[in-house]
Amino acid sequence: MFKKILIANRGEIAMRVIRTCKEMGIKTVAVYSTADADSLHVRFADEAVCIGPAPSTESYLKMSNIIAAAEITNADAIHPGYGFLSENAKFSKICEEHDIKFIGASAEMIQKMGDKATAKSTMIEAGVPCVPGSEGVIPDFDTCLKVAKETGYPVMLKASAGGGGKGMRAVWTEEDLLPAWESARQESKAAFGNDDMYMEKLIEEPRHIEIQVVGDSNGRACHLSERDCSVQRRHQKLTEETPSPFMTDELRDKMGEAAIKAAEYIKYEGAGTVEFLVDKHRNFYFMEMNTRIQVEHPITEQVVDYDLIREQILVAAGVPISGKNYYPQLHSIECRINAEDPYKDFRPSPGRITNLHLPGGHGVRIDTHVYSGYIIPPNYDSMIAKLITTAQTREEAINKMKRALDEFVVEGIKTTVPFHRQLMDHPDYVAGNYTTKFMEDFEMEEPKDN
Ligand code: MV4
Repeated sequence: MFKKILIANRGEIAMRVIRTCKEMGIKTVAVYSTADADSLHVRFADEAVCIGPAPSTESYLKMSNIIAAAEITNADAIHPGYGFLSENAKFSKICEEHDIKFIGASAEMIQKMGDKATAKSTMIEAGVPCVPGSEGVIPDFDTCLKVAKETGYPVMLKASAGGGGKGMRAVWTEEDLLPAWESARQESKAAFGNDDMYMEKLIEEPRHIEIQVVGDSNGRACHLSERDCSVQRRHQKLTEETPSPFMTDELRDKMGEAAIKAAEYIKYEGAGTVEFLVDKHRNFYFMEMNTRIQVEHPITEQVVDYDLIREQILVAAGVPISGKNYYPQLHSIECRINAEDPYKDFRPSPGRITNLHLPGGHGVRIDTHVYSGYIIPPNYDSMIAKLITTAQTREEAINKMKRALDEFVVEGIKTTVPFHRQLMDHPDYVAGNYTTKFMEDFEMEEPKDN
């Protein structure tokens, strides 16, 4: 087993990884930028190394500094968390070259799943259901026209290097195809330096349902059921839950089997997520595979009683998985609390938290790195906490969430707490009747004067 793990991240996920390391008797090294000198992860780790100034390109993304920090502290593994270097093939490779275990996917795996057209071809080979469309990358506009005709409008043009909706265009008629083709390619070129495009039939009003998987070094994989992440705004998830209110036992078995097939076909090692689009008829289609621990992993941990970070560490150390699948025994909901003003188009609201009261009680989990007096730097992600409630039923989990949100006090900055509180009362949300389109029609009610 590893003796010392360096956590190449900040915020709540750095705290999350440190906690499990402590429970496993593994020493921890925090890295931090000068903007994070007063962060909790710095204090909670056994050692801490400053790796550069505030901009992440000069600190949390600076591979040479992180490797140097691992070498001077004698860390034998690096946990990258999510974001930053967690899905960076080059970093995974550099770790390997320095004999430091990267607790994540191999460079080859990251590359294969990072290119969406390659990922999709691989999944078709594996026998995982995919959306009908082009066979791989479309070479030119003539082919694009032809494929669109064969696929049938509406279609979705997607950037192969894409993610987060960049370089993606829904096209409803042939006359709209050329401008969409050109603008999507331009956007993709600017964002990723690559303009490879592929095409799919447009799935209208889909749900985003993902399956958590864990694979081991023997090529075996298991699944830990689903998370419904359909409530998103501009490709940012706001809240997630498990089980999905749209799920059936039959669909879970089919999607779970498909996710295992995907993971075993590529001999996936570690914790991963297979994302699917699910249409109104409960047809499901592979969308992407994430080769990292995800923000929303705690809701799965809550309903299957399983520490995903611990499992990542065990698998990275070569311990085989049990091989059985895990099914939700409870219902869990996560609300991402961001330092944003939901009344002002969710604009960032960094600054000092002058007063903080975190909710607690039965069935309430909070993963956070903030405290009263903490200054949220403007340089990073705006998420300040994950509020997770768990109960026997969905209705109870929602009621618990309302109660916990009502207890949550954050002063000095604006947060998304009021958004979540309104969401928990929204009739369509309460009915479990939501798709990825939900937020397009959502409007905040003005706060009551008090
Ligand atoms: C789609 C789709 C409809 N049809 N593909 C958005 C992010 C990117 N990774 C894939 N995305 C979509 N792909 C087909 N063929 C709709 C979306 C989509 C979406 C997916 C998941 C969660 C939120 C979304 C919001 C808008 C569009």
